[in-house]
Amino acid sequence: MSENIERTLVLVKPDGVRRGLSGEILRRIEAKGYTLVNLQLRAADDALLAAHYAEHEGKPFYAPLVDFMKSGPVLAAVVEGHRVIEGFRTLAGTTDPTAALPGTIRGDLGRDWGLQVQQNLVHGSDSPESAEREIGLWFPQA
Ligand code: RTP
Ligand code: MG
Repeated sequence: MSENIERTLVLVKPDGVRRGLSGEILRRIEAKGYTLVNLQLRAADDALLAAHYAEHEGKPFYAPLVDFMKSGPVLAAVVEGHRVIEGFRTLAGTTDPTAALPGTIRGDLGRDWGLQVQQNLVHGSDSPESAEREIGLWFPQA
């Protein structure tokens, strides 16, 4: 394996699965040249979400975020490639889908629905430490 290869955790959030965008989102990841190395469609429970979003506990959007993430199945993916952590966040676009640039997942496919929390289709780990921690939470057996 070549040096500096990274893995990141990508989630297609419940809005993306519900809207039938899982395939389109995975297509963009593969078209960019990254590799899918693990995939699982699952319901996230409180314990998993509390661990995953521990950094946001206490923020005003925390409770609605957890409720949103429990509103339907989540597609979890481990994605591999050089600089994939930064690369996937570039593909995803900025957190607010109204501000996200066209050409990005959130910019092309997302919008504001007037709800309490940003429903922005995807999650991507934000650092190597986050990626390792999050992959361990979502794929504990791997
Ligand atoms: P993510 O963790 O999902 O990849 O997104 P991110 O880094 O761009 O955003 P982050 O600041 O980590 O926030 C996590 C998720 O919480 C929801 N959020 N809603 N004010 C709001 O309505 C608000 N702020 C954050 C979003 O779903 C965001 O992705
Ligand atoms: Mg984040």
